[in-house]
Amino acid sequence: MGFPQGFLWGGATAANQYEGGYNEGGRGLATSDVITDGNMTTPRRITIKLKDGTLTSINRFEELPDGAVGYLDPDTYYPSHVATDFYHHYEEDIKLFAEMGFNSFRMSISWTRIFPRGDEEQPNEEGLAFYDKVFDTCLSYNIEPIVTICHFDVPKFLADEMDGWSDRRVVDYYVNYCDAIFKRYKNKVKYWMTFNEINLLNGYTTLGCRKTDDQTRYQALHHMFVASAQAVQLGHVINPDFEIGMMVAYILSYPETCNPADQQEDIDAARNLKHFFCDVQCRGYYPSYKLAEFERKGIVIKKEPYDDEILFNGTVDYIGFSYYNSGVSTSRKDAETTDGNVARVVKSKYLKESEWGWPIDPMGLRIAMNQLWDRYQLPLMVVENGLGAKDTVEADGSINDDYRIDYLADHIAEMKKSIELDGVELWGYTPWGCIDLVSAGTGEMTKRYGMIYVDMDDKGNGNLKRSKKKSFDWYKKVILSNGEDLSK
Ligand code: P53
Repeated sequence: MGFPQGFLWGGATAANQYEGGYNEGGRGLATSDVITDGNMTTPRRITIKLKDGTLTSINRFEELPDGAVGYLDPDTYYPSHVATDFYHHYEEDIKLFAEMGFNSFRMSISWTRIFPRGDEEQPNEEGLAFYDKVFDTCLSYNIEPIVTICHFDVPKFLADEMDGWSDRRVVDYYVNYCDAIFKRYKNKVKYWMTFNEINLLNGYTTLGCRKTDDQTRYQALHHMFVASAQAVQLGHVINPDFEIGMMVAYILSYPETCNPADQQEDIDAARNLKHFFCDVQCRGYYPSYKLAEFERKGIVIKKEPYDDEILFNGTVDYIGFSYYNSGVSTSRKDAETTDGNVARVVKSKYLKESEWGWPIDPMGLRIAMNQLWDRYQLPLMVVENGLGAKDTVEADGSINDDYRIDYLADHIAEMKKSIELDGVELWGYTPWGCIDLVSAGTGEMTKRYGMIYVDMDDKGNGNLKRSKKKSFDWYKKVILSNGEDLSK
């Protein structure tokens, strides 16, 4: 049996990490444009201007002081500005994707290329024209674009002036943005996702909010849920063939032991980390456990009269999810946790880790697919998966990324099992960073995911030349055999 005919094979990228051209074509600034580089031990920072005019910077996950705004410092290096320059290399890059046999390509539209401030009524024609060229190039190779409407970037103007998604008006601006791109690309793009990894958003960078407390975050998320549901309904009117999905970071977790307390801890972690978001977007209403939590914590979500109806009528057509690793939940209060804020997660004794400390768990992908399928019975797409690793360019120019091939092969084998043995409906697989791009977590180039290498270092030095890694030819063979031949 194996992968169905017409299965979508491709790769995934995001504008803030790949596109560059940050001040070209009339594009406005996004919050992601004032985030510095970092590395495994040094967190990325936001450069800001305080209310009294003082220029400074803060850790990316910290709150911005009242009245502070994102500030572009001419002497600071910002990885998003050039990234790996899809803006000027799209023809070359898409040609390489086609050579690998891609029949799909996941990318995001940069919101501020279309609406430079975010609150305009009319879109920026130059921005729209850029994506016309991108989509036309894709379609000329029979590559189906899969478009994330918003991937970790909020228009800086909306963040600074309105506190981003905490302001209800941003719902209308987002829907207006969707209206513009849905209409413009209705015959070019069929697959959409409303927000990337909606379960990981918080603070200035990804929500545009200065504050990071639960009340602010959940109110902003409510606005996003409503905006997403409105977009789904609007999209289906503009083109009934559109498939509009949600996108969640599927952070799988296992209970540490068969102690019932660990089991309950794991259920709580799963709800907190991911299921809540899927429940709202797939079922169309807030789950009882979250309402109970709001009540317990005194969180009050301000809703407009029709919000519940909008959520109910705007459920998604499919679930796009990223899958990189898994974690372990524990009820032990003395445990040393690796993700203390969101859940009590400890290290697994069964799994190896990547150079960046991410556990590698291919079987977990099948488990994740089953959890999602059992819970929602909606088609799935693995829209991110991959190994961030250091690559070495040999003297002859070759890059032998066998570790990446192993990682991808093991995960594809598990997807196949879930199709064959579990009957899960899987539409596609777009591994992350099919071409090298900036890491979201660390802002580095050193953490590479691609099958195509890009000559660029952590400080933006390099000639941006593209070259094929060993995984390029391997993935090409996988696609050609529709996932049957995973051999090296
Ligand atoms: P990087 C954390 C955990 C899981 C997924 O991540 C994550 C993150 C953010 O770091 O993000 C997704 O680049 C995201 C991509 C990102 C990719 O995973 O930190 O959708 O933008 O690049 C990989 O190694």
